[in-house]
Amino acid sequence: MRVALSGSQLGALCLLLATAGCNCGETPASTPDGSASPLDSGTAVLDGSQPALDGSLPELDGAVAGDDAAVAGEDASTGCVPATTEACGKDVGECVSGTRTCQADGTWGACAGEVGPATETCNGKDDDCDGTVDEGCSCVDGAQQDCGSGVGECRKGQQTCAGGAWGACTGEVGPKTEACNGLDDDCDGTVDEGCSCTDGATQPCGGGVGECKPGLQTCAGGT
Ligand SMILES: [Ca+2]
Ligand SMILES: [Ca+2]
Ligand SMILES: [Ca+2]
Repeated sequence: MRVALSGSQLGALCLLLATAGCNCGETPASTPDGSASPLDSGTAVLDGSQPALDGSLPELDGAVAGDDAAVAGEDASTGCVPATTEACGKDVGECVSGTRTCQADGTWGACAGEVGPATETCNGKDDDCDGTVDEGCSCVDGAQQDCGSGVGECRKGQQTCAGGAWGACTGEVGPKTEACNGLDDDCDGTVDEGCSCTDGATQPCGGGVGECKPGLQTCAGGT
């Protein structure tokens, strides 16, 4: 549908087109041979385009508004809307998240109420909030455990964890050289290995034949 434009309307149209970057001031309404003028060929403009043109200004406004929104969005990545708040920090391990408030200059203030990460210590807690408890520790400080052997003559002791490592074994009775004494001195589970008798033990020896009289022999050094 062709739309007849009055002079003022055409002027307004040109103003709009100029706004859109067009130069329609030299464009004739129609060519001498009656062919479609550039304006006619721009049917998107004149034919059925009136609503589009009418709407073009709001659309432009909308585009500008969109740009504003985009700018606002960009601001969100580098700044913030004053007086807004959001959570900050993290709730992992011993860490507790806090709240930060956007300042008047569009930058985030400090994270208030946050409990941040600390140096990991061997305490059974995830101090540095990396999701792993006591990484690098062999034990929890203050913990105690038995140590040493309880076999034979050996007796267990106790050791205490300090700095994430087990301390010396205290109160322990360790293994000794095996003696032929009826005891498992070296705590290997075998009594008097290598001995043929128990030191101090006696047994009869010799015969009672003729002038001979039986005697006693005593074990010494396992023989
Ligand atoms: Ca810890
Ligand atoms: Ca032994
Ligand atoms: Ca022994």
